[in-house]
Amino acid sequence: MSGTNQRIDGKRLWDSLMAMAEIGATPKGGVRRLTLTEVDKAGRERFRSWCEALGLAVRVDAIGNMFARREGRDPDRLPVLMGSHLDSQPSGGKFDGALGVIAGLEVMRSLNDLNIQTEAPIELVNWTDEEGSRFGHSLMGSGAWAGVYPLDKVYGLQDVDGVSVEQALTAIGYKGEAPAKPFPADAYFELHIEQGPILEQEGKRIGIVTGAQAQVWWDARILGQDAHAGTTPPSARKDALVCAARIIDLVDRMMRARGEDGRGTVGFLQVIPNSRNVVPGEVRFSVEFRHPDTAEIERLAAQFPREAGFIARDCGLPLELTELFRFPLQPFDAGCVDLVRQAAARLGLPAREIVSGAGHDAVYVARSVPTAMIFTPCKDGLSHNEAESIEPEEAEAGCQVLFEAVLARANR
Ligand code: HGY
Ligand code: MN
Ligand code: MN
Ligand code: MN
Repeated sequence: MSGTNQRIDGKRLWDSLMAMAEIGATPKGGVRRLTLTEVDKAGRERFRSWCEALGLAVRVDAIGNMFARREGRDPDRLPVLMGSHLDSQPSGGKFDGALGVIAGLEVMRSLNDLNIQTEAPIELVNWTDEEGSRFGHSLMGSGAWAGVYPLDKVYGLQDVDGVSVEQALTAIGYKGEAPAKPFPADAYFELHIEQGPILEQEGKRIGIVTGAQAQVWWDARILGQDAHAGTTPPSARKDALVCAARIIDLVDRMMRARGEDGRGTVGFLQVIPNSRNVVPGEVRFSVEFRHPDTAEIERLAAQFPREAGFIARDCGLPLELTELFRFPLQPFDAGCVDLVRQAAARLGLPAREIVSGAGHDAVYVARSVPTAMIFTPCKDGLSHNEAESIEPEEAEAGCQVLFEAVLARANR
């Protein structure tokens, strides 16, 4: 059984986090490790070499998810999974995703150092394209693994340059042999930074994550007409950007109508032809809403297309809305959540229960496997920002809780 005398190596953990952060490092101290790019490949290769140096067997599935396996004493036991993602936002932080993967690596290293052979096997996972920034589907790898996104649909998704997921996956050599579908597993634990301000504001070291809030995402496209900025009078304009601006304002109003729990964002906007003296003939943009109450997401998912349609009709321009995905509030497994709670208590770490505002691979994995998450604070609650920052002691505390929870589950 695990005990608080068994420790992970906080310095080794931090050094590996910094070594991973070198891959795709940006001048402002963040990372750009966009999924399925050569930089993502470099991060994957570094992760693979670290795993293989520990004697872990690494396999890759058809959507590029990486599984590094450590055998247990009892080959009949189902594996305990842990992990997160190494891909980042275009201008992301060093710790979003990477903390969960590198902490899992530290758990494996510590089990080797302590000569612990667990009853159940343990697998460390790097999920493909958690961010969704390049191909528009967040939680893509875990979603394909969990059967939420059909593989052929995911393979056909394209980025703004028309490169498909399948092409990008093949180009970096990570279209793996293993099937991208759920295999039986005993549990999944994901350590992640909170990406919000609550733990820091309350002086808590650990978030006992009980679930993650509901979300709905669309792609939007408005078709107008390119025209000369100098010669085209208002009555003749079909300005797609002005129409989009009114719909973007609608998203913001719908969010604020829901108070401090409201979340409505347009983060991606492409203006075509994007030339200063051409009336924009086409605009593409993203729309997403999130809310802790699934019923509210259902209301938003009905209200937004209706009201955006009214605006488009008023502009006299066609609006194409494509719903990309929607998921309800995802509760995590009470037994696994309790292991996180017990570990934090045993370690004397001030903790509180929390529902995740961000989406995580754990959301889709939880559909097939008993799942829980562990949060650690991040400075000013800032994330999806190059200034994202945590303290080494916070990384160490989160990793120690992961170690205790995984060990307890693997030896139960
Ligand atoms: O969007 C999200 O919630 C995640 O951080 N990618
Ligand atoms: Mn993340
Ligand atoms: Mn993220
Ligand atoms: Mn996530």
